[in-house]
Amino acid sequence: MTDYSKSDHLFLGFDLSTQQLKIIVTNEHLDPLQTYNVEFDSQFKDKYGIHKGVITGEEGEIVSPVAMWLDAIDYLFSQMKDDGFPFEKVAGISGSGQQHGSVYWSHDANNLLKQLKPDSDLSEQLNDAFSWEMSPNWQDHSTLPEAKAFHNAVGKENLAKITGSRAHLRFTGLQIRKFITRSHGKEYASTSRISLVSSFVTSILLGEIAELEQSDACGMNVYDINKSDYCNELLAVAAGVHTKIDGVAEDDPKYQKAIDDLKKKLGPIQPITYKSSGSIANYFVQKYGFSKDCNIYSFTGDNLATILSLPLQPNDCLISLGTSTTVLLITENYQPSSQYHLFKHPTMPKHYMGMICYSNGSLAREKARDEINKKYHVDDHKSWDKFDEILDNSSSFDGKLGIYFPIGEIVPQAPAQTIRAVLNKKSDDDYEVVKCELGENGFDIDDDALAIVESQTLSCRLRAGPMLSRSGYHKDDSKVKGNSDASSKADELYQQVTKRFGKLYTDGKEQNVDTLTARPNKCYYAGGASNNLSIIHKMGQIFGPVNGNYKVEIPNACALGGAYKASWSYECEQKNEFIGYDEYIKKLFDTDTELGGFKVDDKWLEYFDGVGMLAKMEEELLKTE
Ligand code: ADP
Ligand code: XUL
Repeated sequence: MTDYSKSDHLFLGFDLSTQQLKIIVTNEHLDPLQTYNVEFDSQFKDKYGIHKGVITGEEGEIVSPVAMWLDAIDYLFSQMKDDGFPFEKVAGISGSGQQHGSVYWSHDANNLLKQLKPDSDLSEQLNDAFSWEMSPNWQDHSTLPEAKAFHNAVGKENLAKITGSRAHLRFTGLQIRKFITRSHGKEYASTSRISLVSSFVTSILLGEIAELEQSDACGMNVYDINKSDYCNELLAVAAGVHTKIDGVAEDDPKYQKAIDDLKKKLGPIQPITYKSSGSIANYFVQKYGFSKDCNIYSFTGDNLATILSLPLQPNDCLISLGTSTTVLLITENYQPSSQYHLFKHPTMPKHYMGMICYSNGSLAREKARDEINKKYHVDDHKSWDKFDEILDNSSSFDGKLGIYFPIGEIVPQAPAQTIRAVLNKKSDDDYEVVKCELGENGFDIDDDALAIVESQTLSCRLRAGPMLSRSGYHKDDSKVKGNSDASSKADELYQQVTKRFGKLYTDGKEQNVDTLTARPNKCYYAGGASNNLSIIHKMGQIFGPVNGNYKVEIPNACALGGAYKASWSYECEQKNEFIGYDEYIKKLFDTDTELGGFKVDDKWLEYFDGVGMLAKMEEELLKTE
């Protein structure tokens, strides 16, 4: 039985993900005290006909039943009640939902929400609250025509510039366009409001439809990040009335009406705030024993909540090495690209979260490991020992890199392929990248171990650079500075790499002195492969963060981030002032002891040739679509 007696205030962090609902309990000291979770398949499979939390339809459609989420909320709160959980101590709740999913409310929704009675369940009472009983899941890929419409309307790179991302099949604006123009025109007419999954949970807890939260709204492809407002032209695409795409003239009354209608249904977008969205609905007070003063703070997207679980400061990177590799970083620098995502930061005004998602991560490394193990007849095929030994014995960059995409890659967008290359140093000023097969030019199977880790890391470095640039870090970085002035050293490095390789382009954009010489502040490594110290040490050498590398275990990251957002908001409200989130969270961690800080030989400078080489390989060797 958890001892809650030493905690005056408790905070709940929700994580409504694809396969489960999780609630983590923390206190005012940010201690995680207890976790509750319900797996949808284990409790609701028969009632909702789901598999792994979703229903898979035809032509790439993947949806989740909204009522199942309501059942999950009642189910977990009932479990907590049976457990003797002191609901009355909960001072604040926040959390996260899977990004991009949308919920369609009926015209009766607000009334039904306001009238909830404790004697029956949410799903029963809200049966008529939805104009569509499903929510498109982020895995849905049924919106190819809509993606084309968005890109044809404003251009891929320009869409990324406006909204922080190019069109992605899962993004809400595309799903809405499909809903309106292709799949659910009738239901759209009976829709009063549209929520994101995050604002849907906020709405349930508040007992009224909540506004969209600003950072999660960046995952819709209709929100203009620079203007902090909807982009009318993109709303026209979503609403199916775009002049070029749908042939509706701007002076046709239908045009503005459709935009206004959709804007009304989406509702205003709440700017980043610590202020509570309201107190918890009576239903939860009466049914479970929450205090009527329990505050509901806006929920956000799951990736955005993840960064709230760590003491991340501007220019810190969180590298998640799961099946795929995801890099999350915090920056003040809005440098959008069609190859990655930028969202507004959920708690730090004027800051953004960059997100780079690679599909080829662990599985590609496993493939290289398997070949090496085969060569050396290693009995345990899954052992990383030989792979690690090669990494540990490597010292400096040996001019061998590879593009290891056993499956199609997102960044850079490319079909499955493997390319190996070696560096031919013709003179100090002229380097040539030579493509080769395994066994040629001294490129052996063993070399794949080092080359795959180096190449994957250099790809992150090339793409994180623009987001970290203009941050000034290289200017006060002693390692770059040496004895001379830092910016002239940066210029010198830039001159050298461009002399050797020519101008460098990543995803069609020219790299400049700032983008190439920006360094992360700290790097945090999480996920399955972060347990491999040889891999993360090598990555740390290449990334060269100026303030250290840390290995972290954050199994409940998004739920924890939600709970921390709630306690931060509560403290700001109590003090009636905006406390910087990074300051708030930093003082509660001793980064050197609680997080697994590790030291590496910094090889950031040495890997400049690697940066040049990989950029050339991507430009010249890789056939992108
Ligand atoms: P996900 O959250 O995507 O399911 P995990 O975070 O559990 O994935 O990571 C799983 C991956 O971690 C596996 O594909 C595996 O290759 C990798 N992994 C786990 N342990 C190690 C290790 N010691 N060395 C290298 N990779 C590892
Ligand atoms: C992010 C994305 C996924 C979901 C998972 O863009 O689609 O990470 O948020 O829940």
